[in-house]
Amino acid sequence: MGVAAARHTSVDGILNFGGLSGTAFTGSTPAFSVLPVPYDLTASYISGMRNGPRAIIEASTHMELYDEELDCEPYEAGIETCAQMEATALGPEEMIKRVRAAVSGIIAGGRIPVLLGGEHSITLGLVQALLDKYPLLSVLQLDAHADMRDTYQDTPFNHACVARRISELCPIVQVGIRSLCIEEAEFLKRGEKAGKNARIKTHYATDVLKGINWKDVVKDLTADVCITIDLDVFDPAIMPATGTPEPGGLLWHDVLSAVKATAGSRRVVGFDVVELCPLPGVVAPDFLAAKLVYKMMAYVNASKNPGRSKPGRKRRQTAAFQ
Ligand SMILES: [Mn+2]
Repeated sequence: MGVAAARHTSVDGILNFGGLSGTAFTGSTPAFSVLPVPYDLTASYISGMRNGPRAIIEASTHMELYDEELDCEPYEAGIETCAQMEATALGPEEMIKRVRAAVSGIIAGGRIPVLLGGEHSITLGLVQALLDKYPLLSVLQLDAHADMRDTYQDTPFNHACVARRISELCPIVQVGIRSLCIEEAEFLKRGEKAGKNARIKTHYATDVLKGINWKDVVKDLTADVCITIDLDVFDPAIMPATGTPEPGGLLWHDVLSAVKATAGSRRVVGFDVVELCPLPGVVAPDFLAAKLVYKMMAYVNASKNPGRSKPGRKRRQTAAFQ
């Protein structure tokens, strides 16, 4: 199917991820359901992440839909885009509750949820909904920040606490960390003493820069995995558009390698890309985020264990992982 035939802008002005129309997919159930969550009410430094999901979707309409690495058109698996969630002023806990309900609906429909943030606190709703369906879930977090505070700004549901809350529910593996407070560092050191039984494994950005073996990262993940990518895991040189940029970050192929290694040996049952804070006149970060989402779909779809509860049709094995 040609790109020209597959793309459109809907009459009400709401864009679909990839600019895809309903005619771009002929199967019974799309593999992926994109849920825009423009929420940023607990942002700590710069707000504007409410504009992230729209910027990602707009940029995605300019992507090539062919993946040269996997030699396929990943959109053929089916990508639908949900209406964006409305933000609530009732606080992050209420927003997380609403995200959980929306994601549960997506999972019940046999789709893999793909959330676009918005701030990182929304990931807790995604993880809660996935855990209801996949009790053996673990989380791979790519982030500059540990997000292990117990509370922040008087709430345990602040974006700075999201990994701590997740760690109370399931194992979590963090990659790219380079910014945390001393209480978080001490909390992580105490956890490390649990050795093999540790529920939290942290790989700092310096570990990646020294040359990390991604198999060592993946080995601590369970069979079913949720991937959460805070875009500030990238170096600000290529991703300046985040609310809290940190120097010394990962580059494009580092992050892709992490996702590829995970999707190649685990069932990825949902993922999110959060914290894009678009900069007026600078489109490269928006495009990076859009392409990252599409590459993640490509790797998950090419996996031998695609994370759908009810495959709607026989899946094309478009490429093998190395
Ligand atoms: Mn972060």
